[in-house]
Amino acid sequence: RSDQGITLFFTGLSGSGKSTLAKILYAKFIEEGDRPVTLLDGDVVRLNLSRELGFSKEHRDINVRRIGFVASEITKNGGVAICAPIAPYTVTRRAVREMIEQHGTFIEIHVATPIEICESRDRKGLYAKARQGLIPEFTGVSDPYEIPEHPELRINTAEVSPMQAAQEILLYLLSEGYL
Ligand code: GGZ
Repeated sequence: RSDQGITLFFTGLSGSGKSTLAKILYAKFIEEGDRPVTLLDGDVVRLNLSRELGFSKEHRDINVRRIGFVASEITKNGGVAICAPIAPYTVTRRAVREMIEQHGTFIEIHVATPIEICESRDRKGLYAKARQGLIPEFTGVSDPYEIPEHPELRINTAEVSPMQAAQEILLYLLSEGYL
């Protein structure tokens, strides 16, 4: 299994800590240096791959499927793809899983930080704007987030530090034989 390609798919609210965790994992894989690693972070993908898209259900769907397609190509070629979109819809996440599992391993990691915590961090001031109605269709405020029912891992960053969470993910991958 450890010679297969793998996708780590982080999903969760804005401000839940997806990017932070994804970046730590990315650095760890780079350090190992034995497999090509690609980070597909939400905002970077939006800027480069999904620039024309907004946040309607249809557009989020297209965005997440694009990420899934790129990740499946990377996985097919034996690499590591680390994705960190909100990916609020169960059906879309399932479609991505199915696409990737044809070629390798898919690990869904629900970054389950409560919205109160995400909102209290509000690093970019987006929640405040969303509450004022300045950003429509904002996930968790005025748009849905469907909680993953059977993710491989669930992490609440209100309870563990980013380093601890990353360690937990690595231990899981090791114990399952993916590393
Ligand atoms: C949610 C939004 C919205 C709306 C802009 N809803 O914290 P951020 O800023 O950097 O991450 C969020 C990012 C979400 O993009 P994704 O591509 O991950 O979403 S999805 O998977 O649903 O396609 C947030 C910002 O974009 N943002 N407007 N209305 N997040």
